[in-house]
Amino acid sequence: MPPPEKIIGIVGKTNVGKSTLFAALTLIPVKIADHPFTTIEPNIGVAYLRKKCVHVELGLQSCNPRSGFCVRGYRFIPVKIIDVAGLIPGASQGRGLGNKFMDDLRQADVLIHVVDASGSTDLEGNRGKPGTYNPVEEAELIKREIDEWFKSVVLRVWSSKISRVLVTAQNPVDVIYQNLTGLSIKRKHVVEAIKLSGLADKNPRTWSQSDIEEFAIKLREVSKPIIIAANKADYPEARDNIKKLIEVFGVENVVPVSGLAELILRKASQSGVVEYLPGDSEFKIIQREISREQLRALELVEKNVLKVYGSTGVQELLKRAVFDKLGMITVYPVEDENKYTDHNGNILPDAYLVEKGTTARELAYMVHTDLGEGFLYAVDAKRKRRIGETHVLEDDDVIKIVSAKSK
Ligand SMILES: Nc1nc2c(ncn2[C@@H]2O[C@H](COP(=O)(O)OP(=O)(O)O)[C@@H](O)[C@H]2O)c(=O)[nH]1
Ligand SMILES: [Mg+2]
Repeated sequence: MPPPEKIIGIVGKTNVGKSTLFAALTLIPVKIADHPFTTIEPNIGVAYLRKKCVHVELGLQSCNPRSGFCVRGYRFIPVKIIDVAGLIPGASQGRGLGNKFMDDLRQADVLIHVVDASGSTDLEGNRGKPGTYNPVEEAELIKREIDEWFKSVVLRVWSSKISRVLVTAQNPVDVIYQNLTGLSIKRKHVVEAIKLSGLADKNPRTWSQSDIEEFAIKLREVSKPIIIAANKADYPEARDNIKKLIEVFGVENVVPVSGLAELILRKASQSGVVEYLPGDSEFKIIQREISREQLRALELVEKNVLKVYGSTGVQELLKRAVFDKLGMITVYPVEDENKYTDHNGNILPDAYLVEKGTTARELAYMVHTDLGEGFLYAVDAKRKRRIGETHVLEDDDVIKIVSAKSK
């Protein structure tokens, strides 16, 4: 089984630009034959995370990705993304789209919280002039809403189930974990949340309501970390707001973004008007015939976004979500450690996103159960050395598994 896929959820109130960002992320900007559809369901799709491909470091000319693609030495690795139904204040109490929202949200491993940094929409999503509304307030409110939802789920399950089972339980952590799997959390998240809420020395049987609530909040933080997309950064009014967002939430948690600019660039790239790769700091107009409106739109993207922020921010957002918040690394399993190929001669066919701390044997299981079961040793193909089953993999490792059972 390939590595368990991580899911990024796009959340935020109405009209902040979630669907535009989703459209931009799932639009393949380069023409590639076998990627006709990237939208699995209307609100579920595949985005591509850009990372320097290891083929460059290995001195190879190119590679043959089985999923995703590689352009100009950049590997674009697929990640699943959900455009979560719009969140409105009060949703955790079941107001509006509450339940559909919760259902989508549950599946996510990390959240991109889209905020209207231009301040042109109120909390209900009604539009006004840029600079009218306060994005910091919006960001705080939505975060609170998500925390409230987590709290209400945990409290509900606790009183209906967990508290009863805990009375006779050998291992409280397992009980808590098993009864909260609906939130799509891992056991380690429960352990971490208990530690972070300072409850490690207190038997869960004796937790007070506020202990449980504190635990729920920490559980949300570790199991569904949030990165803020300070969107509509193309409006000049957004600049001050972005500074404020950074002051309040920390520079590591806020990314200036223009989903609209990215959509414009990807569409123009797809139709052959410009040369642009997601994550680039510039684009080049390559088509001579171009309408005045299109030229104007592109000029605005350049002046108000690329020149100010260095990119549209969309790739930065994915990177922060996957590498920083989820702590993933990339590893490339191969069958031939000298040619870096699979048995068909495909160079570096797979780029797996795996959690930091993944061992050689765990990787073997991800490639194929047989490889895991019959694991003998692995070869670090870059350093040409043998590694054992407990060897912890590093980012951009290229690994061959040697197994007694062939797959
Ligand atoms: N200026 C600007 N407008 C945007 C941007 N992203 C979205 N919009 C506009 O904001 C409105 C709401 O966008 P939409 O994606 O439907 O928001 P959602 O309700 O959060 O899904 C639309 O008119 C978009 O064109 C952006 O980055 N910059
Ligand atoms: Mg939408």
